[in-house]
This record gives sequence, structure tokens and C-alpha cells, in this order.
Amino acid sequence: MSVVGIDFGNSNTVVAVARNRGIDVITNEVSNRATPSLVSFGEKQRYLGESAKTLEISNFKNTVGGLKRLIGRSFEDPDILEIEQKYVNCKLVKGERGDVAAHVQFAGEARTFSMTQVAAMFLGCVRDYTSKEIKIPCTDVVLSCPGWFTDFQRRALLDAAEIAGLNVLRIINDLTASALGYGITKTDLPDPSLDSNVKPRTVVFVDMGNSSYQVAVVQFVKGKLVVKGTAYDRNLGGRDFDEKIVDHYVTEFDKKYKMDIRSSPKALFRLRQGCEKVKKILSANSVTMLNVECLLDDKDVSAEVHRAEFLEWVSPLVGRLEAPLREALESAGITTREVDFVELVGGSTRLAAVKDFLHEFFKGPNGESKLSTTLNLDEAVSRGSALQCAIISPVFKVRDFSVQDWNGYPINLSWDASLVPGVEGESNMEAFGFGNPIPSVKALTFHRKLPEAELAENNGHVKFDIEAKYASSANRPLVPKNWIGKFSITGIKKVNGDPNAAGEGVSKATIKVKARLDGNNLIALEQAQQIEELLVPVEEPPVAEGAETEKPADAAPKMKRVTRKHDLQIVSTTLGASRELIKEWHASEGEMAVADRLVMDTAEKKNQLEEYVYYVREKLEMAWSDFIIDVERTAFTAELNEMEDWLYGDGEDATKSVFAEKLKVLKVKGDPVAARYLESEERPRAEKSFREVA
Ligand code: ATP
Ligand code: K
Ligand code: MG
Repeated sequence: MSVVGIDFGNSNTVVAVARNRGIDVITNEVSNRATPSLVSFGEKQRYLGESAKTLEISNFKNTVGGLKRLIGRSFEDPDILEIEQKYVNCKLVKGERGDVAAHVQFAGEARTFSMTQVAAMFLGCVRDYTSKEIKIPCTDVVLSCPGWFTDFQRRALLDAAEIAGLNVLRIINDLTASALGYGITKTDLPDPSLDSNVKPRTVVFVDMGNSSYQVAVVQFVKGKLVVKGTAYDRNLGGRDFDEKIVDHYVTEFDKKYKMDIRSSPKALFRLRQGCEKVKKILSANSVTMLNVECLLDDKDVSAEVHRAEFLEWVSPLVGRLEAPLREALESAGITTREVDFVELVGGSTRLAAVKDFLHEFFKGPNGESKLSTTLNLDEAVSRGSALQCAIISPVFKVRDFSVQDWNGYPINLSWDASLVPGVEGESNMEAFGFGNPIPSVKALTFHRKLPEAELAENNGHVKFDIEAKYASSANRPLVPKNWIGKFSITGIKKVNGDPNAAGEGVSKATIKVKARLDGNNLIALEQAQQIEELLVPVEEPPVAEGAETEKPADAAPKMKRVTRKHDLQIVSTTLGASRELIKEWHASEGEMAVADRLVMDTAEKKNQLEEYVYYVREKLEMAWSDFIIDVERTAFTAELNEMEDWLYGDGEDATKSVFAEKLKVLKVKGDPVAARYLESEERPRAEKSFREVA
């Protein structure tokens, strides 16, 4: 069993693994500690992660990014076309489940893939390089996601992981993962077992990555963390800072070079890349150059960019940092004065503008800074996720650390009021409110009318449907109709002899059910039972013979109440993809992976043949020339030339086995020459060492 944490970022994905020594961030096939979250659809195969990055410009419209932003989103969400499409080079379309899908050219065909599928492709590549590194199959993982992810987004992540063959032990919120990594390594946390009045340590975690800004107020005591409040600006991240520079230079370069950069998506993209570089340099320098070669119509562009002007352009963005901080603190009931430390996470907290703002906002009465950087800001999320995986996994021993998260999206349950006895006909209740701890379980009781006609129609068994919905359309990604799930409780029947069940002309059933807000921040209804209260005769102790009985012979038997339960079934319908669809996607992913491997193996074989042709031809002219008779050499060289022509002609699309066969034939001729040459090389050397020994 693997113990792996995955920070699936919008620009970069980072993987950490738990080993006996501790937590390590692992490197991918090109030795990078972060892998671009990209999938590129080629003419023959898919390219994933690093290899997709190299095709981002040449295979522009078929390289899909924004996986994290787009998975589990409703296509109707205005964010998709108004914001996300701007940053994604492929065409976004509506998927078959109303979700977002990518429309691309793949292997000569127009194809549409749901973002769940595209994310699965990418996670498959993450799985592969992780398996290679840890030398066992990467299966069990903890996956992080932003705290603002909805039920739909979380379930889509679970679906994508399942398609990729990963078993997600937990989806953990980005900041909660960072907080766990922080807490578990601190040996000086307040310990209530030593002093019951001790104040917990309060730390504000701020994560700004490529695409969003997240704030969490967290309190720590020894062995435990409690998230007290969170808030987000889901559309504020590093990419928005890049865009401010882009906006400026689109205008500037139009004036200076007469070019309409927005008319060319590719030029715009390349300008954006240049601007991101500039932004990063300005985090440490006060001035730098923006250079893009052949931006448009073969014209190079360049400009000197000063940090001061950059700060001016991004000031509206910096202005948006405050509201989520206030909101999170307010939810937590904490003042800035009570905050002990502020921990920064995510690449964009390197921005001087962000750091300066946070310093000012939290600084102590004498101007002292509360900013602290005990965490590695690029790796904290993945490390915390790996720790969470280690805590859950039975194969790993790690100090237990309890994590209590915080619910930001209130969830209501609703049902058909006409089925419930009572004058008001209540039809909904709040199951998990704002700030409700996660995980959490609530026991609920419902009464359901049992109309005789309905019972008769359904073989004596009826069902009761409960729907889960988000309470309001608060500030979160669009979830159509706020709907997140339906739970059908089945097998409800009439119990004869239950006095409670006798209503006004219609009997009723008492149903108990548990509502759980689980560690993934997903709601489930479970353990439904029908409670029957029966009146049964009390068994009288046998009366001794000859004793006087006062009871008249015709008295009613004494009755007592007993409670009996029977289990009911729950059929859940959620926003996750159906089992059939997951199966279909899993199978299709498997086929594509096999096809990719074949293409790669074929290319490798072709490459080997090509290299052999060049190698032998050169050797025949030089080193090997004395070890083959002239006529044979001429013939062999001619054959090699022919092979080269074939490789670039008819052989272009030959199969793996054809390349292998041709290589074998050449080697039958080449190997003996090589052997004769080697032998002659080794003879004098052997003689020399023989002489030395003698
Ligand atoms: P998200 O958390 O939004 O999903 P992510 O996890 O992929 O995104 P990170 O890897 O934390 O994001 O950070 C990437 C962002 O940080 C990019 O926007 C990048 O431009 C920015 N960044 C990286 N280094 C610097 C720097 N030195 N100065 C400013 N910004 C930087
Ligand atoms: K990341
Ligand atoms: Mg991130």
C-alpha cells in the first residue's frame, strides 16, 4: 500500500510520499519536483505532464490545461466562458452530464473528453512516475483540493482518481493539509493536559497559487487542530497578476509596433508566458526586461518593466486580499490581535505585494511581523496530504493528530411534506450549517404517513425520498438547482400493533437515519432503520396452585411497550458519474494507455534502427573499414542508405515488429564486423597486461 499525498495544482502538481525517514517530495521523469498539470492530444498519442508542456505552443489548441479549475464544474457557470476559457487554449464545450468538456483533435479525429476524463489521464501519469519512484504500485493516496470545492467538484475528483486506478483515502482541503503538516512537526504546541486554561495557538494559513486565494484560521493544541473559519476568492491567483501585465503590454505594443496581439491566441499566450517570467523576477528585483521573440508577424518585442509600475497595475488585485481575511477571522470569532502567526503557502505568496499586504494587515502593536515561513510554500500541501495518508493508512505508524475541518457551504435536507404527518407539513431542515465541524454525524428522525392505497400498490413496502441541497446560492461555483443528492429510503412497511403508527385515519412509520458529513466534505445518509413500538402482552408468572386469584377470568391481559427495529435500505443518487459511465471511462482510459504505449514503443524501436544505421555507416568508413572486405562494405553501406530512405519514406508508419525485424537483419551483418574489430582492439591490450603481469 502506498502512502502518497498529491497536491493537484492548477499549474503544477506536487507529490509527496511517506517513508520511514519522513515525508519526501518525489521527482518526475525529468527530475522536477513539480509536474505541469497538462494533457496534450497528439496526432498519434497523448502527452502527459512534462511532455505536454513542451507541446503547449506547437500543439496549441489540443493541449488542455485548467484541469483543476474545470473538473466538476457546470458548463452553465458563467465563470467557465467568462473567466476560464481565457486561460485555456482548447475549446471548452458542454459535456454529456452538463459538465465541462474539452474539444480537441486527437489521432486524426475530433474528440470531446469530459474534464473528469482529462484529469484522469493526467492523474494516470502522476500515478506512473510515483510508482516508479516508490517502487511499488501507487494506489492509496490522499488528494488535496481547495476548500471552496463543491460536492460536484469533489465527486468528480474521486471519479477521475478511480478511472486512473487510484484509491483516494481522503480528499483534504489544501489549507487543512498545510495546517496538518505544520501542527504535526511542532513540539511546542499548548498542551491542555498540563494546563486546562491554556490558550490554543492561532495560526492563519494563506495559500495563493496560480488560480485562487484561500484563507483559513486554525487553532492548535497538542495532537489536534481545529479549523475555525475559512474564506476564499476563488478567482484570484498568480495568473491574474500575469494578466495585468499582459493587459498593459497588449496596448503598449499595439502603439509601439502596430500589432493586434489579441487577434492571435497563440501570440497572446506567448506574451502571457513572458509576463509571468517578468512577474517572478520582479519578486526579487526592481526592474527587468520583457522579451518575446517573433511575437507576431515575425516581430520581436521588448520592454523594460519596473516593479513600481507593476505594483500600480496590480493594486486592484491586492485590494481584494483583505475581504477574505476579514471574513475568515469573523467566522472564527478571532481578531487580528489574537493571531499568533501567519503561514504563507503557494507560489504567489512570493509576490512582494502580497507579502507586504499581509504583513501590514497582521502586524503587532509595535509593528512586529507575524509572517512566518516554517512551511515550504511549494510543497506544504503535498506533504500535509502525505501525512494525512500516513495517519489513515494501516501500514504506516505516525503520531496521531486529530483534524477537525469546517463546513463553508450549509446543507439542507428536504422531502415531500404531504407524506409527513403534522399540521405544518415541514418540508426541510438544515442538516449541516455554516461552520459545522467536519467530520460530523447527526441522528435524524422522520415520520412518514403510510396511506393504505400506496401500501397496497407497492406490495406493502413504500419509500421515503430525502434530497440534499446547498442552502443558498452563496459565493461558490454554480451547482444547478443547488442539488447535491437524493437518498431513497426503501422497505418501509406497516407494523400492525404499533399504537404510535395509528394516525388520523392513516398510520405512520418512524424512521431513524444518520446523516454524515464525511472527511471528504461529502454528505451521506446511512444506517436507516424503522422503529416499531409495539404493545405486547406481559407474560404473567404462573400462579401457584390453590392460591387465590383476584383477577377476574375475563380481564384484559397486561400489555407492555417494546421497541423493535428493522433495517431499511438507502439508494443514493449523487453528482458523481454513474457506475456505468465510470466503467466505460475506465475501459476507454485503459485502451488509450495501451495505444500510447504501443506508439511510444514503436517510436523507440524506430529510433534504435535509425541510430544503428548511422552508427554502422560511420563505423564502416572509419574504425571498422579494415575488418570487412571492400565488396561487402560497399554492399552493406548501400543497404544502410536504402534503409535510411525507407525510414523516411514508406517506413515512416511501419509497426513496432517491422522495425525490430529490420534491426535484427542489419545486426546479423554488422555484429560479426564489430566483433572482429573489438577482438583486434582487445588483443594488444591483453598482450600488454600479460607482459605487465609477467
Ligand atoms: P492553485 O493552487 O491555484 O491550483 P498551483 O498549486 O499550481 O495553483 P503554485 O504551484 O502554488 O500554484 O504556484 C504557482 C503560481 O505561483 C504561478 O502563478 C506562478 O506564476 C507563481 N509564482 C511562482 N514563483 C513566483 C515568484 N517568484 N514570484 C511571483 N509569483 C510566482
Ligand atoms: K502546487
Ligand atoms: Mg496550490
